[in-house]
Amino acid sequence: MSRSSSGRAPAVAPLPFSQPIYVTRPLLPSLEDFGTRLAPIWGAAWLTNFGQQHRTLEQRLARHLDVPHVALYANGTMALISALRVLGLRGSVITTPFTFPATVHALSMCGLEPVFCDIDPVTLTIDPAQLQQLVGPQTTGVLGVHVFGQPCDVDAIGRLAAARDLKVIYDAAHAFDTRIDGRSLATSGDCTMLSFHATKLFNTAEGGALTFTDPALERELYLDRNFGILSEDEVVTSGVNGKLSELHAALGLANLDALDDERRARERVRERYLHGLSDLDGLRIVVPGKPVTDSLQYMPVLIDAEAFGATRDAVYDGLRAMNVFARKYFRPLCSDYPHYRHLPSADAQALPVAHMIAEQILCLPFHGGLTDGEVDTICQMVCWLGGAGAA
Ligand code: T4K
Repeated sequence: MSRSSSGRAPAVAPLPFSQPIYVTRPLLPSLEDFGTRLAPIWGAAWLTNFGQQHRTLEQRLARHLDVPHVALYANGTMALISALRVLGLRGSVITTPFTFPATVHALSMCGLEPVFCDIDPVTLTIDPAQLQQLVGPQTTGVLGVHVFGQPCDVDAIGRLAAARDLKVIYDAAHAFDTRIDGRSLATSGDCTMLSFHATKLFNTAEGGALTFTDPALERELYLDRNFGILSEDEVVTSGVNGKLSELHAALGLANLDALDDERRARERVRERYLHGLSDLDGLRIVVPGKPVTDSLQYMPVLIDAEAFGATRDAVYDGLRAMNVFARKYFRPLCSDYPHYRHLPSADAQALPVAHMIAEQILCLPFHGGLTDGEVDTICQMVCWLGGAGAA
């Protein structure tokens, strides 16, 4: 049994849940509320192509996130690709191996070579010291990921970018409405990408956005996600279909109204987990501390097998057997994917921290619909597995 100074480890195995408990559940408005919001779309018979709901959501998000410009997209991956294209990146871009495949695939889709940089063991984001050493003649940019809502060292990256003339893009798929000392993280770098996928705190089912401060980007990003069409008579550049539909935008507007309640519910769940897991040997909870506001998107923990008494995989398997579907976000590392592992920067010896974290990480179920009793039982299961997994 894993030791806990408060002695919370259960004496007997907790009973499995009768229904699956997933890593997350989407925030959804009531069907009635959503129906009301669909009425004007039906009335206008205007379903997509920068309609009224789209415009309203962009304006409301700009206010909510405290950023001058928001461009909505069909999903976060498309937004990232668009940012890379419009900012004119060439050659190689330095990024993290500890991320969802979309981050690195966006680079390869744009013909850019990913250069993997190791991560900081505390924030799990790109390590600024190694980053500096990786900048070479082919490097044109940095693609940082605020993984689990932990901000990259934006000040150090900004200084390096200014000194070496690099573009900086942040993947903030996990960092909706994150602030450092009250300053919106979404104003960092040249562009910041947000994901509004169903699994995110704020969702439009599928969707995403870019936030940026340079007004000149507005026109270019519009063209890039609208086939390069400027008017009926002018197609001025190449581009794709990256638009968010009116139905998705309406869901976003409904969810924006429900966000404060969901945040409060998640804060309760977070507190409950902190109470249940905080002093277990070999288990570290990854949560940003002051002055960073918590993005409340994930409940990641790191399991040191030796100190905890069970491997991360044993805890994952044990939870599954009890109907709890935690996730190993992000294992395998992107640098180990078959199409990237030939790259010189993918050498495991240069990425020791990322490899260690990939073997320890586990994201526990986290959403506002979890009851206190469910969270307490999950914590007891984890404590139990600390002993059972080793047996
Ligand atoms: N960058 C980063 C750092 C990201 O994490 C992501 C996406 C992106 C970029 C790309 O952004 P988008 O292009 O997606 O906007 C999920 C999401 O699909 C993905 O968006 C997200 N990251 C990633 C971390 O998680 P999977 O493969 O784990 O999804 P899935 O289908 O296994 O769902 C996880 C759990 O969520 C399910 O077990 C149950 C629950 N769920 C899921 C869906 C789709 C629901 O309850 N309802 C649902 O509708 O990737």
